[in-house]
Amino acid sequence: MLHPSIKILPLLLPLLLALPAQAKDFTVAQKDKKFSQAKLEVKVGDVVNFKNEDPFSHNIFSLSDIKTFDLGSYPQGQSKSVAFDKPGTVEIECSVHPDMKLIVEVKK
Ligand SMILES: [Cu+2]
Repeated sequence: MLHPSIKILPLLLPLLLALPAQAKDFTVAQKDKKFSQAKLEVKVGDVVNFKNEDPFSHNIFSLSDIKTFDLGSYPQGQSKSVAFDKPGTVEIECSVHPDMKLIVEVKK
């Protein structure tokens, strides 16, 4: 006789398939006092890793309404991540290097 939980599986399958696609991970490096790209498009729920590849510290932050954060200062080789949970445009900067700019477009 089949285990009782196996009988439930066909009922659960349509529910599992209806779940939204899993969140993706992106990496944006900081190198030569620049973000590795000027613009990035992600979807709600996606995570962006900010990786410092410069031999000095950066302090990545955003004052944007839909995602306000401050990752603090961290050195070469370290990475910190931010999850984008609302749709909209997020402007990201570095408090150490005012010329550093990154736009993240968060799509629904
Ligand atoms: Cu910087």
